[in-house]
Amino acid sequence: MSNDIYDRRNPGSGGETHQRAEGDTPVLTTQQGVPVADDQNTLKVGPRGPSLIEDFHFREKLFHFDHERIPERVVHARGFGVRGYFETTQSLADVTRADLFQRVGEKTEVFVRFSTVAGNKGSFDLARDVRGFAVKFYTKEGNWDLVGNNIPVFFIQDAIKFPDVVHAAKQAPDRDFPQAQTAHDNFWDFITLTPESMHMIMWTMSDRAIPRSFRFMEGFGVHTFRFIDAQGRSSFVKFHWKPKLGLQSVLWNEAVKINGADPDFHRRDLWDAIKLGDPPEWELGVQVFDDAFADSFPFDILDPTKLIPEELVPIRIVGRLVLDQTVDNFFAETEQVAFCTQNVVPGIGFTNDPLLQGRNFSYLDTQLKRLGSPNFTHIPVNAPRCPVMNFQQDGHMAMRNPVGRVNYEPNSWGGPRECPTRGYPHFPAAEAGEMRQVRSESFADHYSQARQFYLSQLPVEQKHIGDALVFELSKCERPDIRARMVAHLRNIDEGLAARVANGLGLAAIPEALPPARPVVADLAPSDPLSILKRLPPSFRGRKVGILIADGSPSDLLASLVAAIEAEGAVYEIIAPKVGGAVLDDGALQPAKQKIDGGPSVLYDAVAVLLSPEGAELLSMDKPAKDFINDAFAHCKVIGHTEAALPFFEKAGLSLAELDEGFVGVADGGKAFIAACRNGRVWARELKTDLDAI
Ligand code: HDD
Repeated sequence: MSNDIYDRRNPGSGGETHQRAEGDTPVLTTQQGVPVADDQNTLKVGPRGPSLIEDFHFREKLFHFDHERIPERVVHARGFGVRGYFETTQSLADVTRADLFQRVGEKTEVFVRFSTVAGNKGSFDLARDVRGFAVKFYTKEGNWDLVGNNIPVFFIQDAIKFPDVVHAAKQAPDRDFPQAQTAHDNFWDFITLTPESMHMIMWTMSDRAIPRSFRFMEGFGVHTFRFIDAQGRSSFVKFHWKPKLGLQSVLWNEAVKINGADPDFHRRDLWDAIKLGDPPEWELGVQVFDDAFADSFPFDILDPTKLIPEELVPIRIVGRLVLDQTVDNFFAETEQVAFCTQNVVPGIGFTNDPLLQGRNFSYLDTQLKRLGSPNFTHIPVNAPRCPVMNFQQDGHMAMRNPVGRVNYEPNSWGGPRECPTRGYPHFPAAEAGEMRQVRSESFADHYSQARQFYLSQLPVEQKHIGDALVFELSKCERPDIRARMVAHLRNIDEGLAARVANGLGLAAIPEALPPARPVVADLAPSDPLSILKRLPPSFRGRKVGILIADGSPSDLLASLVAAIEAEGAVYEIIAPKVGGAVLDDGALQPAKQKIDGGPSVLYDAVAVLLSPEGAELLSMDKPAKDFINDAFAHCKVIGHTEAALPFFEKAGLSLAELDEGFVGVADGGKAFIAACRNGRVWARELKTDLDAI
């Protein structure tokens, strides 16, 4: 073990000579620093016991182990955190005094935690779910947390319903299942009784809820926030993260199989990308608007179930986020990081969005429960990087203990004082009204934007939304819940309602539910709401699975690998044995995966580089046949040698029907990479999926 690793994990070790065994090996000690002589056997009377409680090393070791777990997050339990920086690329001094946005080129350290929402900590990455996208900016004027999701709207309008939506989505209290999925009665019961969720449901049933990885998702602050400039003037703002690699999702059938093949698919992807030196980047965009726009907008800007289309308020790109470092210790950083919507810096403020107001209360409360002390801000991942000076003191695990006599203010001894000019300025919004438990009428249109979202999708994306609804509702045991959802869908799109009713085998299409408020006339479709309409013409950051066997052509493999790398993509070799295959030049090519450990669902595209003998061998291998059949059914580009064709046929693919997604690699992979740039071969889905017929 290197001194570096030892010292970092155990800062108390000063490397004193009596704590060193021979050479470089440090001596194992107790938490009290006492050297340990035997870490294999407890202290016993005689070789067969009994064990003695006098064994303080054993007692302390077990005691510490018994207390290793802290409560997992009540939502967003499964997460993955990484570090990086935010760089301002355009000054926002015209609209906000927020220090981090003043100077072009300035870099601010960040910590980002991605997550799923409903699953427990040990669930799988590719659940159909919303993804959390929480960013902590360590600015010079304190920490700013932008605690967002990969979907720009939310299920509910008022935070008082949050415990209900979360209870309904998570496992039922009597049986503790189903986990990490919404395909069950409780969720759809709540949703169908909560029409305000319809817009969000369109998003969660779309491919946005099964992203290819964290690197290919957008992020949104969701609520309307405030910017406050140096003169105290306020404007409204919505925050957007745009992935530089573009958006990409997987298919539902693929997601189901990925969860079995690699439950850690998303976290591994991000870890690998950073370790391979290809850190993911996002642009930060802001939609800034004023009261005049808010008044003219047909929806309420305080309603978190509504978005503002980019066509109405263009997105201004003001910075970039680069995530280039993995954590040193998962627990210390990813588990202990504590976000809070109320962590804002001068220049950024709140609005009266009732969901945001509720969140501002909830996050601090939950951190106390999870981390056990108000001193969680002393934990390095939560500690601001700027000076912290106040008279708060003591409490469990206090690590930052001021010295000196004074612990109150005002005082005659000196110390920090408030500063009206530099301190956080709350925007002096004029508020008036009767105290009531009400929902504003302006929040009452629940269908127009849901319809706009659906109509903005390409036909194949619309099909996926329909398929997802049929899948989820088919898992509901109560037919009335299934029918109630179809009754809502009729207010969104009649075609979708009919498709879902048919998929569910409903005898008749139910009456549409009466909307709370007449639906706004059809809104114009908005291209940015679709994933596929804005596919980047690049295969960068993607991964190819190359299937080989003994006798595979070494020259083609070398040129294909070169073409993949030139595109900025990566690859993995898959072979019948992980030890590798002997290529036609006699060299042993090691593999990353054995075929059944590296199914094609783990790759964006595949290349089957087989010799005639290899093709014959794999024709007898079920995992190899699944590999190619899944790649075909999931509409992936398939590169291949001529010799691989008999294998395709034996796997069940008809050679007469091979489409433009099958690309020979005799040219060294150029045509293959060109095809990969176009994404999936969606036309194929219509041939391979009964639901499309
Ligand atoms: Fe929340 C965690 C995002 C509504 C209460 N939320 C949490 C996380 C994210 C979000 C990304 C995980 C943070 C992390 O990685 O540690 N939450 C959202 C978004 C919402 C939203 C985008 C709607 C726009 N949340 C919301 C409401 C409430 C909460 C309405 C309560 C009134 N959220 C919490 C929480 C959590 C949380 C219980 C659980 C763990 C934590 O805070 O730290 O306080």
